[in-house]
Amino acid sequence: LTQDELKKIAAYKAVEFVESGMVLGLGTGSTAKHAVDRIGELLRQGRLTNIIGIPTSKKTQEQAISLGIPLSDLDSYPTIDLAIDGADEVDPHLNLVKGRGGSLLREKMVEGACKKFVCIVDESKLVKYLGGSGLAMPVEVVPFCWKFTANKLQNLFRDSGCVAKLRNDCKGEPFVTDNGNYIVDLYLKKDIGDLQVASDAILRIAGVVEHGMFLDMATTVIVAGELGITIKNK
Ligand code: DER
Repeated sequence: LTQDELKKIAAYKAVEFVESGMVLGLGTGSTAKHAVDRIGELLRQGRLTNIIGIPTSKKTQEQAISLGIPLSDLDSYPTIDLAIDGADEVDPHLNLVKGRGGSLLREKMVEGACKKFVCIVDESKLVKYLGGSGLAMPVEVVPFCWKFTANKLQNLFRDSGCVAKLRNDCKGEPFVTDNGNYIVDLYLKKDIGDLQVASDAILRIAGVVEHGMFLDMATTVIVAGELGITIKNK
């Protein structure tokens, strides 16, 4: 099975949790894309009705519109029944790293408003500890003096060999999020220890808007692997 086939399997499994009449948080990324496609298909077939989607990015909003999924926002629906979204990393406690697609702020707002947050991943996302993949740990920062903020972030985790880099787009310009901010990616060589302490320390830096660690937020993680599907509950 290819990685994308595994992503689709996890996504379709998560959509089995969707009931007619639900207000749904619609995730962002290549795994969540399959879930949004599936929801659109079930609506078209009449097997799902009265769904309201709350998108976590402009990209997902466009996808949902193309599928005819009725949309609204957090101002109208401050409490959401269920969100389905992917992740970049999942640790054994179901803590997540998200945001390599750049949508972490709206994802964290939407998923923080949900009664249930079902995270969907292929098995390659499982890590022993957050940051353990050696890939980016995203932090959304204001563009104003981003270097100042990036240096504070790098120093915060210097004991973990942290390197902070501004994320650029394909044209070599700074990547700009849906909210008009920049992303500083943190690359860590070692475990950053207590995640809540790390989260609080990051958020105390004035130029930081939000970070990509989703601690104690996923209620269920659906993992699709070569040997089948595993459902992990909080
Ligand atoms: O950027 C994001 O938060 C995405 O949800 C990401 O975490 C997962 O993206 P993928 O499904 O394309 O791997």
